[in-house]
Amino acid sequence: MATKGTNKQQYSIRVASRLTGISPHTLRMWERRYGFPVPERTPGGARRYSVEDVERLKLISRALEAGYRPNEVVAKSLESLEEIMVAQAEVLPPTAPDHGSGPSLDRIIRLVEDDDVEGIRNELRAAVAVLGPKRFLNDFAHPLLVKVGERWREGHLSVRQEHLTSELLTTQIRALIAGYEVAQGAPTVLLTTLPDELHSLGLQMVALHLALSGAGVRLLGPNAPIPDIVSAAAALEVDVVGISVSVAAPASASRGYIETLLDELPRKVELWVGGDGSMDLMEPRKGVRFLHSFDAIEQALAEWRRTRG
Ligand code: B12
Repeated sequence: MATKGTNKQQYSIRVASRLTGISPHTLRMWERRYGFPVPERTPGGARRYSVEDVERLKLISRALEAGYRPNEVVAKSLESLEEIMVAQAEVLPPTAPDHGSGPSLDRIIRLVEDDDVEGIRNELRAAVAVLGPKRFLNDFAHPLLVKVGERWREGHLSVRQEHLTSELLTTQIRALIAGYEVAQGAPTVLLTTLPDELHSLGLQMVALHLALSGAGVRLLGPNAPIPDIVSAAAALEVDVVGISVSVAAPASASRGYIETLLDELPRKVELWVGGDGSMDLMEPRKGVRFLHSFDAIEQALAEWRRTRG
């Protein structure tokens, strides 16, 4: 826990890990290998990290997401890390006069229209580096997909351009997910979509959000038959099944599938349902939780930890 002393605030290794997204194991390993962070110790020997340590660790975490290796950044000072992140932001392709610097939806859409794969990749990486993973999801990836959907419907983007964007985004999100470790007392969540539902990007985004919050994630991919979701939940010993429903899915079919899942999933497994298409689903009955914002996911996780973790 953070302890408010008279002169400075300090954090336990668990809290420092949660605030920075870097696992306790990694923090201890860096201390041995790179000489940072070296926290103060309580009389009992427990590590106590300072606010400055945590700020520096947050920047290191962002630099790693941007593709740097630990040996290139862990031992760097706060100032050098800030310089690195500013330089990273400047790697962005030239900015059009009508836009400020930093990640730009208009620019990435133009890159998609130009089939510029490297450009799209760089823009995505730069957006992660500048915004950090959470804001990348909320403020960049989600609006980007909505925009791609609009441009596609209006005939400005072809199906292959939409597919390419989806794949590049999936690769970027997966690379980020791989960097997080499961926190103690957090649930393991199986993520999938219902039969005939091919929209899987919502799943990837929720997976990253859950991983950032320390939850374990098992991605089953889209379009899963109901009996397989049930058997996967048991075989993978998950605590929660998370289903993503897009606006393209027919509500009546989704309702039926959710009813069946509720009947057949093991009692101790919770069912969470999200995605734009789940807004229209009436709560079929007790036992299913509809989550329509990242705050709602946070609340559900906190509740799970409190009651079951
Ligand atoms: C990419 C895409 C595709 C790709 C999907 C590729 C992939 N790997 O995912 C492909 C090409 C497969 C596709 C196919 C189709 N698509 Co499409 N697609 C899109 C597009 C552009 C993006 C979808 C997306 O990922 N959205 C963003 C996600 C991240 O948002 P989200 O699902 O709401 O998720 C967020 C939250 O809700 C939450 N969340 C999501 N799931 C969960 C789950 C849990 C447990 C929790 C807690 C939270 C949570 O977290 C997410 C992050 O914020 C949208 C445009 C749009 N506006 O969304 C069209 C769109 C959804 N598609 C559309 C259509 C029509 C189709 C097709 C019917 C087209 C066709 N004629 O074949 C098919 C249907 C295929 C099928 N059977 O499912 C329409 C739907 C319109 C409607 N009202 O019905 C849209 C809106 C495009 C448009 N503007 O017309 N599509």
